Amino acid sequence: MGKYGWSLPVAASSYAGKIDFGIWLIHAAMLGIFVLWGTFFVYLLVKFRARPGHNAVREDHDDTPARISVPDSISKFPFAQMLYKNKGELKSLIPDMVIMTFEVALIVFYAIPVWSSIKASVPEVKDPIRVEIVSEQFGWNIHYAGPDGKLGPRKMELTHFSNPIGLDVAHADSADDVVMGNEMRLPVDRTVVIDLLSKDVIHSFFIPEFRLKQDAVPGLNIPMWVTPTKTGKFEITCAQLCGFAHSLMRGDVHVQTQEEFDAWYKSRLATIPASAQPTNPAEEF
Ligand SMILES: [Cu+2]
Repeated sequence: MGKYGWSLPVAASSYAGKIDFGIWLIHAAMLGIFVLWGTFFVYLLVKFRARPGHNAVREDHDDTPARISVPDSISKFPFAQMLYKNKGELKSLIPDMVIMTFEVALIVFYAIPVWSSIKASVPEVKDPIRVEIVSEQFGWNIHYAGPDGKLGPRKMELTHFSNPIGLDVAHADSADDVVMGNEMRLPVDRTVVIDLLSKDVIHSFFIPEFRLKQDAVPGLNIPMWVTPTKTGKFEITCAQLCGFAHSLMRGDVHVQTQEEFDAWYKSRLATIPASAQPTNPAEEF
């Protein structure tokens, strides 16, 4: 199983730890509940096992009259009456109530704040890397804004196998733009702000080590962000079955030091004006 064994993949982004803590917490709670219920069931099986001299007695709750008299002041309220009448049965709901309260608290006080901090807004950072990812059947086109921070405009009519995102290379903002196919490079500890798009069907951009997964939906420009915290090579994959060659949507993200990233970017810029040329031959078909 290599890198993706029984446990979670290595955590390589600033928010991966928060996601992992939630996953561990819910699993620990489920394990605790499993042990408690399992023990209780075994206890019941032993205590109430069939044996001579012990007969089962049927108790029909629907016909059982209320054993506790309801005080006059409360009897006016039908709900209170019901509570009194079913006092014995309600007690058995206590464990369920405790677990439900825990789960609701987990959602309200942990899951929603963490999720909204990751998904609802892009953090204000001074000098983010700006990238646009245009997904298609079957590949990721990664469009870097370059040092000017401005993404060159795209025009549908310019779209071609040699220019898969239709980048308008004549525009000034495109001068320092680089487009890569299925290969992404990022400097470590620097936030990348991404616009995720799709040219055709729904794809899902997924980097397990970053705990980053986002559907790409045709017609929508979906913002996402990540701050890689570990250098290394990690896998990009499409987490949405998107067609017959879905498996071709596998790429790599190389997280490098700022110097390595700058050197790589410079080498890519040297290939301009062919900047809209994808580097991956998979684009050819
Ligand atoms: Cu896909």
